[in-house]
Amino acid sequence: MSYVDQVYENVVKKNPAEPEFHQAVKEVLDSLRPVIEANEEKYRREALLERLVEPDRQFKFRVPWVDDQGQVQVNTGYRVQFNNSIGPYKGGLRLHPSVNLGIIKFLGFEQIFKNSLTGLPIGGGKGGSDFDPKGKSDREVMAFCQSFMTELCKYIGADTDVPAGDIGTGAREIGYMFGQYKKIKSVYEGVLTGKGLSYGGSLARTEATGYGLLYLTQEMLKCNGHDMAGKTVAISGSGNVAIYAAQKAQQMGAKVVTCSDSNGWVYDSEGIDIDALKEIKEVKRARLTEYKNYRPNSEYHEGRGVWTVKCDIALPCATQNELFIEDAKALVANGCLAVAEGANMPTTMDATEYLQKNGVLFAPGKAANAGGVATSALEMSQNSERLSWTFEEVDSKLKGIMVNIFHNLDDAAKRYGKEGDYVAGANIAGFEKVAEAMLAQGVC
Ligand code: NDP
Ligand code: 2IT
Repeated sequence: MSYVDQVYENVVKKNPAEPEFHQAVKEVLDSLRPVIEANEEKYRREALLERLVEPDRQFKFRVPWVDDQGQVQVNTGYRVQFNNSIGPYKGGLRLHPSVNLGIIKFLGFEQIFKNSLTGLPIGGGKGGSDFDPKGKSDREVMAFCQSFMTELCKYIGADTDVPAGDIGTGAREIGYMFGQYKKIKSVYEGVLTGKGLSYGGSLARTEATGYGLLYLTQEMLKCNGHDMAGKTVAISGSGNVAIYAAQKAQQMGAKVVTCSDSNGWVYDSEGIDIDALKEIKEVKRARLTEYKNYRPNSEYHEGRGVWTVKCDIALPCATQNELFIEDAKALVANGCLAVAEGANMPTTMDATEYLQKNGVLFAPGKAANAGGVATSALEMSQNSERLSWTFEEVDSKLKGIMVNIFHNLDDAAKRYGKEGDYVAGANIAGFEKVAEAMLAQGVC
C-alpha cells in the first residue's frame, strides 16, 4: 500500500466519527502524492505524514455559565494546537452548535497549510465551542466568553497560540475574551487578533477575508484572460466573509446578486445593497427575511438555492460542505467561470472534481480565504512593535500577499505537471515549507 493510503487509513481508524477531519486530510494527502512519491523513503523513515496528521495537543473543557433566567448552562470548549513548526499556533474560534472535535480538527489541519501559504510566521490551530450566540443577550454572551477564556487562558499567549474570530465569533466576543485574559493574566499582549481598534486591533482586519478573497480571485481571473468587472457573482452566507467579499466585488465593478443565512437566501437582480446587509447582520443581528424591507424588488426564498442562480463567479462564504455535486452541475450548466472559496471546505470533494473537470477555475479556501489570517499576522506585528498602520498600508500588504499566494500555487501546480489545478498547487506549496521546517527541527 502506498505511504499516503496507509497514513490516510490510519487516520480514519484512529479518529472514528470525525468525517470532516477525514475529508480535509484526504484532500490534502491525495494532492500531495507526487511530492510524497518523490521523497517516499525519507518521509516514511521520518514519519513525516504521521506527525503532520496528529495534532501537537488538543484541549477539551467544560464551560459553565449562567443565563438570564439564573439557570446554569454547560457548553464544551476546544482548542487544538496542530502544528507550530513555522510559528505560534494561529487560528480562529468557532461558536456554533454544530462544533465538535472533528470539526475543530479539520479546521486546524487546513489552517497549517493556509498559514504557510501566507508567507508569514504562523503555525496552525483552531478552537471553539458548541455555544450558540444566536438569540443570546450581550450579558449571556459575555458570561460564556469569560468562562471560556478562564480555561483557555492557560494554554495561549502572544508567542504560544493566538486565537481569533470565526463563525459566531466577531468583535464583541473577542472583546469579552480579551478582557478576561487580561484580568486573569495581568498581561497586556496581542494574545487575540480581530480586536477592537481602541485596544490593539488592526485597521482592515474586519474586511480582510472578504477583500482578500476578491484580490486572489481577480488575480486568478486576470491570469486566465478575464476580469471581475461586469461579472455576475453569487455569494452564500451573510456574515463577516460574505459581506466584505460582496463589497469588494462591487467595488471591482461586478454585480453580486445573492446572499444567504441558515434559514434562506436572497436574490436581488439589481445587486445586493451592502449597507442594508450590514445593518441587518452587523447592527440588528437579524435574519435575512428583513432584507425585503430595504429592497422591495428583491426575492427571499426559504432553504438553500444560491447555486441555482445564473452567475459567472460563485463565492461560497458560509460553512463547510455547502456546495454539493448537484450545485456544481447547476453552476456548470449556467456557464459559471470560476468558484473561489471564502469559507473553509465549502465544496464537497466530488463537486470540486466536477467543477475542475468541466473547466471551471477553482480556488480552494486555504488559499482564497487566507487574507483573514494574514491580516491577523499583520495585527500581531503591529502589537509587537506597539504601532498602528493605516488602512491603506494594511490593505496594500494584504493585496500583495493574496497576489503572491496565487502565483505560488500556480507555480507549484506547474512544477508537478498539474497546471491550472489550484487545489494541488495550494496543498503542495503550503506543505513544502512546513515539511522543510519539520525536517530541520528533528523528531519533535
Ligand atoms: P459569520 O458567523 O460572520 O457568518 C457565517 C455565515 O454563514 C452566516 O450567514 C451564517 O448564517 C452562515 N452559516 C453558518 N453556519 C451555517 C450552516 N451550518 N448552514 C448554513 N449557513 C450557515 O462567520 P464568517 O463569515 O466569519 O465565516 C464564514 C466562513 O468563512 C467559515 O467557513 C469560516 O471558517 C471561514 N473563514 C472566516 C474567516 C474570518 O476571518 N472570519 C477567515 C477565513 C475563513 P446564520 O447566521 O443563519 O448562522
Ligand atoms: O479560518 C480562518 O483562517 C480564520 N477564521 C481566521 C483565523 C485568524 O487567526 O485570523
